[in-house]
Amino acid sequence: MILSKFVDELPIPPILKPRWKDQFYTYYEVNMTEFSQSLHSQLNNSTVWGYENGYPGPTIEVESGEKVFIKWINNLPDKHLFPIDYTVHGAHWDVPDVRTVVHVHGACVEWESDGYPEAWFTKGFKQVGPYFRKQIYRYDNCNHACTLWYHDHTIGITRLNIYAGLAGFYLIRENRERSLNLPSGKYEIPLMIQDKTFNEDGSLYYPKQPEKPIPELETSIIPEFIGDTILVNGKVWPYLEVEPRKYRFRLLNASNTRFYRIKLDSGQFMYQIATDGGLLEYPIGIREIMLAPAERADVIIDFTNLEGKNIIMTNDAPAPFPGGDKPDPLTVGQVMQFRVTLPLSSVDTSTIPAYMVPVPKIKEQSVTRIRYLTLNDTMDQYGREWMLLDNKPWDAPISENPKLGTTEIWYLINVTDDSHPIHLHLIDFQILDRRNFDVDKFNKEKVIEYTGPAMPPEPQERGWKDTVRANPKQVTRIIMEFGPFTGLYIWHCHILEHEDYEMMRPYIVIR
Ligand SMILES: [Cu+2]
Repeated sequence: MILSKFVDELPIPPILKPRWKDQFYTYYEVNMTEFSQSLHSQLNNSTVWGYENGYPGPTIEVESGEKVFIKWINNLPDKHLFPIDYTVHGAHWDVPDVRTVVHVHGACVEWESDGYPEAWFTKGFKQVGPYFRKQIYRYDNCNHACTLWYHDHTIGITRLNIYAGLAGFYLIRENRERSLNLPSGKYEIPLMIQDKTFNEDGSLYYPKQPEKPIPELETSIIPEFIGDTILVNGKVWPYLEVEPRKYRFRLLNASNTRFYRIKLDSGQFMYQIATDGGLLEYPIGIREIMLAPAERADVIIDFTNLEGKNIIMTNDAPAPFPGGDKPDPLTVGQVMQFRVTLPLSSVDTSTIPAYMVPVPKIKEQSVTRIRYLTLNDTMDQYGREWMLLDNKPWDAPISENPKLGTTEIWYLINVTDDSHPIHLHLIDFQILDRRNFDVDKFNKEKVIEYTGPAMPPEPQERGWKDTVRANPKQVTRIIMEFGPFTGLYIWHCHILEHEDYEMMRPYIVIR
């Protein structure tokens, strides 16, 4: 069944209202529930999970530096929407099927409120994971203005919980950004891009087995999930009516595995103004933008003088990336449509500024520690692909223990055939470079022999990042200062099927 494109309007998630707000702090409560929602007008309603009865969840908007407390409440049923593989770490028979914990992706936050995967909790906090510390999370929002997102992070079932709908936007605002006069208000729209597959009855489909099934297991984790349908803000191939003026879109790839290479079929430029961690030094005009799972990019699209035009946002990234099939241009090669049909309601006085904010380069001379970390590919006892970080599974002793306030360079040495979006919690980093190397020689002798020059990050990546594409057969170098908190955090691949199956490691910031 192929659903018609551009028949449903793009939904825009509501802004969450706090339960309490005064000059000292803000308090929210967010309920997780199961409900049915229309994801396309030709489909029966789908049963989904969401925050505050919405998929995506409501957008949380805070000021930089605002003290925010959030009570995340699990009100989900006892039965999971999708089949669980009980062989996966942390998801064995000894724990309840339905567990949740919320991570604000990109947040500068104390570790007890970061949503550690083993800090999960069930309905009414009846059962909690070994690292559960508190019911009410505290966010200091020590980030500059940026597009963050909150999503589930439960050990062993993150892929299923996010696929069920547990994701939403978390925006940090700041006067420094307001003074730039970017398109705002109804001209600033978040776009959460995901892929899914539906059953005939409208329910969401998630495979029980990989393409080559594992006969010993009733349910097995799959190496990647590639959906045949694209959704934006929880709607299949939506359209958005726009005025002939500038808009700011906050693009987020919230897919399990799929990468997107976004273009406009009008061939026009998009002006990227921000990366994962906030504003760039100056806007860059680009015709295409790559987004791996969890990456964000804020872009300004100018519809001025395009009255009456329909513009399609397209995607031509192979899936899996980069070695997989090119997307079918009639289905997953399309994302959404803009219709320039609304009258201009007032003169567009917003601007694309020539300069935005300083993004000072972290100095390599300040580095006190270099870590060489492989991304590797092995096989488990069932013959399944097993992706690891530094050749270690999740529960091996902690080996990355940066000191508070120090700067490190991490060499991400990818010997696999996939591009892995590597995400570090707590901090933003900068990408130094990527460089091809001799994988066979590295596997045999454990020495890095470069086979090409160091390539600087793409212009679209020259800002603060929390997720980086580590490409196959390349060394990707990132640099970061660890702080302002100490404690237990994690780093992992953001392909959800990888992170659930061991491509995730704890790290600790020590004093
Ligand atoms: Cu991966």
